[in-house]
Amino acid sequence: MKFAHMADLHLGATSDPALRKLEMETLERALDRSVEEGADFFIIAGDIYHVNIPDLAVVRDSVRVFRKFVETGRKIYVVYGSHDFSPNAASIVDILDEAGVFIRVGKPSSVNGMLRPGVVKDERTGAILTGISGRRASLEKKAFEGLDREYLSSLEGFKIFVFHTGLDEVRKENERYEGIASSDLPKGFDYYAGGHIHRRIEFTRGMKAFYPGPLFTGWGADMEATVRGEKRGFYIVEADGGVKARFVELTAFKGIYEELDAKGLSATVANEKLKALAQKLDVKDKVAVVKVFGELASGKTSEVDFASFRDSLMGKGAIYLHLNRNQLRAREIAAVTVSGEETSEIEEKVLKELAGTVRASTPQLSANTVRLAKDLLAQLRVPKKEGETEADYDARVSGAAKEVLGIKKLVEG
Ligand SMILES: [Mn+2]
Repeated sequence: MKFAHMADLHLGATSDPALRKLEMETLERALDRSVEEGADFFIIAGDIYHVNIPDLAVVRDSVRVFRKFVETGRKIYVVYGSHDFSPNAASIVDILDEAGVFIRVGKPSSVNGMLRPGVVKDERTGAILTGISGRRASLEKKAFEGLDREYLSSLEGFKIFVFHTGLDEVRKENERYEGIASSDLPKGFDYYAGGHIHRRIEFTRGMKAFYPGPLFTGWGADMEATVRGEKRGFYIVEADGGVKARFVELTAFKGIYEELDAKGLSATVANEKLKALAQKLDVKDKVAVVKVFGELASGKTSEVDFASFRDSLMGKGAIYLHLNRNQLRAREIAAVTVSGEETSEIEEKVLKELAGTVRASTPQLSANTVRLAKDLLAQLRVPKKEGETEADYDARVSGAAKEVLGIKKLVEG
């Protein structure tokens, strides 16, 4: 028996047409390759799509690729990832499960107050599959606590556990996720097909728990790692007495990585440096990742002409430019002059100007700076209600602010 294991596809994460095309081609290559390698079935350990209801063009194109595989008589087994899951809406994964494109394993049921994840037997090979889906903010940790382990250990055959949760033991210093210990995984499975951590991990202490990492790219950080040489692909796992997993490389694009330290430069000099950089770089048919950081000595971050930089790289045949300028700052927050018809328009313009001057510590914050600031402002200007005590008012405003920032659970435990 042979099977393929991938995770963290994040289909539709990019809206760039060239990258979307490349993303779909990579997916197709992966599925074709797994058939060539003799895989009997395919596992996707969550984060199949980047959002729970993705762009329908992405769904259409990917379903065409998935169906081609399924029509060979092979199955695709999945769990939700944290990105596929929605607490209050159906996910596209549910629809594709209903349509027979995917088979979602580990659908939860409760027996005597314990969680029994649904078990599926692969008809082609007799392999037994079950697992636990990922959820937002790693709420699936609770599922591991209430898991009916006795039931799972009573299952017989070649057993695979599919999950979308990080292991605490493999966390690197800069990685932040709510993980579980490997001892939290149910015992006695032949293979643990992991997802969620965006790099390749082979955990072999007393078990085989593997993470293939993203096939294509979910975040800018993935793209940066790829162009800096990290190999992307998936596992072909062979069960022949023992269990052997082999990583199949399928790196989707060539790339280059460059940095520009703008510390102490004026915006004008920074522009000259960018111009020179654009002239120097060989970007033809490559994805370029360029990080510009540091504190400008003078001028605003908005005076750095990234648009021309992008144009010249694209003009030289680059597939795509990913600009990382989260850590580019201006020395002073200069007075910003903007005009507009309405208060909200003026606010938005001011916030946009200032967005480049703040350093955000997480991708969620840096991607949505303006929206978060606007929402926060809207909450903070809510006046005290008639008869409301100071304490109640405080609690209401700080509660609303935590909600906006998405840190309610984090702060209140
Ligand atoms: Mn992911």
